[in-house]
Amino acid sequence: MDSNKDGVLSSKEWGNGVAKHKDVIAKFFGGATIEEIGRQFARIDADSNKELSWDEMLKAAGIEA
Ligand SMILES: [Ca+2]
Ligand SMILES: [Ca+2]
Repeated sequence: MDSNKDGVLSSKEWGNGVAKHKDVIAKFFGGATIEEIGRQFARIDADSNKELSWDEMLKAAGIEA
């Protein structure tokens, strides 16, 4: 999902990932439709810097880093 390999997911990378891995992402983060899953971005982005770090994703998935 991290296309530019900078260690964080931009909203664009997230969107591409959701389109490709909808089922896996829905399992970890919830949401039934692409739109709903896409909206998880704002919830996962705890510090609201418009990028998802690995830490933020683990916490949102209920796995403490
Ligand atoms: Ca990236
Ligand atoms: Ca963030």
